[in-house]
Amino acid sequence: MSDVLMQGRAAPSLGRNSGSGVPQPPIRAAANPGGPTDGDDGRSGTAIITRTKPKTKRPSLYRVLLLNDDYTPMEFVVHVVEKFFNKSQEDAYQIMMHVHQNGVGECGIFTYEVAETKVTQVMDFARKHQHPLQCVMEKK
Ligand code: TYC
Repeated sequence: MSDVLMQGRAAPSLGRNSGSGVPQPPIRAAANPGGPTDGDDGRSGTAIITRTKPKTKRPSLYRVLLLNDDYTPMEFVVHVVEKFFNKSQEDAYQIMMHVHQNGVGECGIFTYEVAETKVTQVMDFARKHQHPLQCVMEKK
């Protein structure tokens, strides 16, 4: 697929025609100037510039958060953070303590589907062990 970037006369380019007062011919932006496939309508000097490089878009990112509660054992939360967020025991302990003291804390940042999977895995694991631990995701 090629996106239409511009229609009509070519956009003014910097450094050209600047202050000289000399009229310049229209800018043409075709690989095959004058040929049948350059997008020129053959009447008005207009052209369509098409993109050759695929346009990439960065995906939206989501924080995965743990919420504090009064019942889930600290060791269980540390284990969860190690197991599902690939943290060292030291980092997992710090994250657990942050959640314990602040009510909420970030375990990682992921694209939508990965974040959703982490939340489901943590919630299923907590439920299986009958702990009320809550895990949520939040758009950055
Ligand atoms: N507050 C819990 C306790 O004192 C520990 C805990 C930490 C629970 C983090 C959940 O996400 C949590 N046992």
